[in-house]
Amino acid sequence: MTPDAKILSALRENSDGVSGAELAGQLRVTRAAIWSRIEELRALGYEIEAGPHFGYRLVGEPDALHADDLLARLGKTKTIGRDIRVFEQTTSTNDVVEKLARDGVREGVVVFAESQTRGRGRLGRKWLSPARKGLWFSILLRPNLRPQETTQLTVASAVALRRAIASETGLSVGIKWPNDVLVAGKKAAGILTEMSAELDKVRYATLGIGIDVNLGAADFPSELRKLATSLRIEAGAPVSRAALATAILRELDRVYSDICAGKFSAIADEWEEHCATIGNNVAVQIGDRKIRGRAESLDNDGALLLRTEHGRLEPIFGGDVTIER
Ligand code: BT5
Repeated sequence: MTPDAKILSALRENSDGVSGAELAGQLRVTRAAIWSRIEELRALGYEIEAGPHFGYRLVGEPDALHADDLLARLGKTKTIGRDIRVFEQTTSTNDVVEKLARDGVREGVVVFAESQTRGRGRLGRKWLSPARKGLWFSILLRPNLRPQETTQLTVASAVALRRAIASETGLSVGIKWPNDVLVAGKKAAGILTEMSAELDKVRYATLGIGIDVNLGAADFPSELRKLATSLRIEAGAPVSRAALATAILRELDRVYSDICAGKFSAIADEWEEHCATIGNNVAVQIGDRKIRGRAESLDNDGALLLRTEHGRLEPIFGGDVTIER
């Protein structure tokens, strides 16, 4: 943990205040050094009171993402989030992570951007990413998976997002195969898994996640308003992005270690339980091909098993699903 992260953790643990001497002891630095770190944190928007009786006290936090703060909130994880970087603006956080991957950075690094100028969805579609309104981030993974098994990562991420969003907001959250998280039947988050692979082995995967946290209705262009929503709109109150980000990274770390331990089937069961797709008649558009059938379950790779009109069971690895009623 960095010094700032340690100071923020200590301040959060001691809401009545913690003395400069105590902080200096914990961090093994001088009280003057603590004072200068506190000044830096104040400049970032942390409201820290100082007084002779209580020492330092955290009374307000900025609505900005700060890597040290996220690290402090997250604590120790196995893989995901042991390194966190926050950019004010990027083209796409997936681009940043891809560059880190090519530079040989180890897996688990998470890159957030307050806004993206070229946020993307699948097939080059645009992803709306207004400043400070959402969580736009990507994670570098180096899983020991075959290329066709990377759908497992998308499925597991949807499960992790569902768990964390439900527990942080109390909202009822659904999943639509393969990469949508739904609230009140509308899209509130999307996942974009990209990879670099050899024939039978994944070199690295970039897991990109976009969550509409505090967007208001006016932040969505009219064509998206019918399809998309934000957690704030549905919960009726703003949601702390830092708290939500931490809860998500913790759940992602859990499901990722399950996948690495070969325990995908338990995740698939949880996914099916919350999935709006399974059990319905659906149409899947794959390029210019459309397949209709009944979505029956997930297979071991995370593919959707579709019982087609001809009675065959067909595994679907990608595409756009619409539920037909
Ligand atoms: C996705 O694609 O749902 C994947 C979205 C992944 C975004 C993250 S943000 C961090 C990382 N960096 C990136 O550049 N991307 C990832 P897809 O299933 O293709 O859905 C795209 C469609 O969703 C668009 O064509 C719009 O209709 C709709 N859409 C665009 N922006 C949206 C938003 N903010 N919220 C809800 N729907 C949106």
